[in-house]
Amino acid sequence: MVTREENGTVLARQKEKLKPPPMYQVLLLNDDYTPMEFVVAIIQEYFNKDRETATQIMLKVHRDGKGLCGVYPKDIASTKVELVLTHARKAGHPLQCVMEEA
Ligand code: TYC
Repeated sequence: MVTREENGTVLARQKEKLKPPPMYQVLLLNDDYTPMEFVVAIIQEYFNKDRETATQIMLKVHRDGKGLCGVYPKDIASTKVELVLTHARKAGHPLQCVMEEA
């Protein structure tokens, strides 16, 4: 039981403990087979980027091996990874998409 007097202290203690939910980076990984144009279209469709930004991200992945597409709460990041992988597999491409805690 929390008395009226303790109530302020309890609320303060709870508030101190509250951390914002962890965020997750969603990254694309390079491979030698997925067409550049397909990767650009994926970034536009699933990460809401314009064509120019999507092209820059794709080229960064192509050069550096990986590239950041967006940062999201866990459920959203995980859904995006699944949607990208499903789309890529249906199209017959080996594109890899992963999430990492930010
Ligand atoms: N390296 C691929 C090619 O030369 C292009 C590519 C870019 C593939 C980004 C995957 O996540 C990727 N066709």
